[in-house]
Amino acid sequence: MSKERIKISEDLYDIMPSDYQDLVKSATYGKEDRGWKDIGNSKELIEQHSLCAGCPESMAFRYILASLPNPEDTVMVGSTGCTSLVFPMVAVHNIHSLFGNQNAIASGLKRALSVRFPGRTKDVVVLAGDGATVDIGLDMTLQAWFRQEKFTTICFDNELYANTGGQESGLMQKGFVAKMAPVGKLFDKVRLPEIARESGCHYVVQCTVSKPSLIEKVVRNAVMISREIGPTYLQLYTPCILEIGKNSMEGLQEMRDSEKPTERFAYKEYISEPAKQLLAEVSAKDKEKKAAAKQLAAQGA
Ligand SMILES: Cc1ncc(C[n+]2csc(CCOP(=O)(O)OP(=O)(O)O)c2C)c(N)n1
Ligand code: SF4
Ligand SMILES: [Mg+2]
Repeated sequence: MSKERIKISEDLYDIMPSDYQDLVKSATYGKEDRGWKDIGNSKELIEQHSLCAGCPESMAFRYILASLPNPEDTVMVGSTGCTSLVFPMVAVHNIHSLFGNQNAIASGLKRALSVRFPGRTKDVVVLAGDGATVDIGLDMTLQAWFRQEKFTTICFDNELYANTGGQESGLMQKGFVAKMAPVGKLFDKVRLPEIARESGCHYVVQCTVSKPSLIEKVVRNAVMISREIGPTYLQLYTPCILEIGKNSMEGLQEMRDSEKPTERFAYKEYISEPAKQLLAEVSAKDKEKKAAAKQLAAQGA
């Protein structure tokens, strides 16, 4: 997919729905410095969603889609759960996999894309809930990391199975009582970021989605590193406001409270040595480009 392919024929322009005209006019496909600041102007990626009003998963979706470095050449792999409700409304190629199979599907897909499109960059990004990632899909998740598959795994951690009414997940906090888990969780939250690091991920971040600029940075880093070096993992706290008894306006505060340095979603990051080197090179190139653009602008003035 590229912006070129959604150009409207001039003869038909007037009869195309205004939404479609708008989509084409403000598309960010192909724009190098696209990012979260385009949200609001561009509705190419997601305009509506069917999640609960104020669900932080919807914020997370918008930030991620706006931050993909190459959305026209990205395929996202989803899994059953609240996360999957948004995919039908997303203008990025996506595949719905059987619950838990997402990292196995993504492994095959990434390999097939590199054979089908040699010499062209195709990014694969898995996006699944904590139940899909750490419980039913853990085997497939770990095996993809062991094999050093070159794609990014993003987990929307809402600490339970939200879509089926609130069952216990491995990422649920110890002692938490959910609607369908009345006894309370008996063991600690699984330390998946640490497991990801030990399993071969080159870039691992745990954070909330309270800051769009941070999500932009970590998504870009994760995709670039997985493209060039190996697997990357992002664990994003997207609280299920319905299950924790918050209203639509309270999701953001819940995330801010949970990301304080002593809390369970304090920012955590791991970068392997080769990944550090790659990020340094990317940053040096960016600086060079900016300096050249500045010089050009000064000459023109
Ligand atoms: C193979 C299979 N097993 C179980 C289910 C039932 N199921 C659907 S959604 C879901 C829970 C999803 O939880 P999570 O991955 O945490 O996503 P969330 O809804 O919390 O975003 C389950 C168990 C299913 N659809 N398919
Ligand atoms: S049930 Fe929870 S996770 Fe699912 S859409 Fe509603 S608030 Fe979001
Ligand atoms: Mg969940």
